[in-house]
Amino acid sequence: MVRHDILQLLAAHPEEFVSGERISQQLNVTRAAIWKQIKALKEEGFEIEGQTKNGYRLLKMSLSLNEWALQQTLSTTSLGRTIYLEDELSSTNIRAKELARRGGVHGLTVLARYQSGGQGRLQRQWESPRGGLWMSVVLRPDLSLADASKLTLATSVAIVDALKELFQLRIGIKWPNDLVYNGQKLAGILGEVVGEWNTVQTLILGMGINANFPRGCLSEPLNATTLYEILGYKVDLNSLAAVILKYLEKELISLEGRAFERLRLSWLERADGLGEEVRILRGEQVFQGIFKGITIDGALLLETEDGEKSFSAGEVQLRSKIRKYF
Ligand code: BT5
Repeated sequence: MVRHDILQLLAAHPEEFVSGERISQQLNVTRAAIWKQIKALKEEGFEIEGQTKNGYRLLKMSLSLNEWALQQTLSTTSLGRTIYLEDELSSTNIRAKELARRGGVHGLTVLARYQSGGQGRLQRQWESPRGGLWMSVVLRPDLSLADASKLTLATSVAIVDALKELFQLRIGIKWPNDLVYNGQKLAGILGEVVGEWNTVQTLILGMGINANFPRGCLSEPLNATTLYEILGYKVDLNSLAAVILKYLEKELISLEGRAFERLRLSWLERADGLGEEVRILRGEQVFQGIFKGITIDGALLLETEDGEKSFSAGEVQLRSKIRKYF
């Protein structure tokens, strides 16, 4: 793609001007075509200075999603090595499922700058304005279906670690897999199995992170926050995606090595509300007790007056007695 070739050339000479003539010769494109591509890059958020006499120089990379920039920052072996980036999609999970059914490789990553029909769990909606990180990864891991749910636990851990590395933020995990900051939801995860797990073991891991937009872009009743709200500045979405994929790959390798207990402990270290008195809602039923931890499969362990009970995600909701956000 010419646009990426131009970027490549400019990025190879940071702070220096590269003449239009040189770009034109090296890439075999007209000066008019270069001008058009530079204009498009500026619109994408790249800061490029153009001088009639000297040519062009790259001053700042774009903070918004860009395939070339993401590839530059990736440090993984398989995750994100094939990227589908669209400006707008109904849902990256839906697109990832389609691509997986058509033979999409392990690690294939779908991203959209905006989702018109973002999905949460259990048919819930996920609001996905521009500026967020909406990303789904196709995985064909060496794991049995029974162990698939552990991948959503692993994804929570990976996102927490990425936000810590990049912004020194301490994000908590609210069981089963909400990522919260000061009690407000910053990110969510949607794991889905594709087709017959027994024949093609394929899973889609969707991640939604409220990043570069103010809280006001989300509807009023949501108890949500965004990185922009927390940090006060916009972050580089390409590095954010790359670092999350780095940690996710690390967790995946460890899971494939059957380090299940290690994952359980990593999850617990990052969990919110442990040891607190909580309520579990299952339809009309309410269970009360102390949130003791999780099982190896991620089921919540509740110490009640009638002994210990376990609850798996999907069928129940967790509420805190002392924190209003739970
Ligand atoms: C989730 O569901 O938290 C999973 C969200 C996964 C979204 C990603 S984005 C990329 C990929 N493509 C998709 O289509 N989906 C994935 P759940 O635990 O069911 O939470 C959904 C609930 O969170 C909603 O019912 C709202 O109450 C709330 N919510 C919706 N949008 C939100 C947002 N942007 N930030 C915080 N809370 C939100």
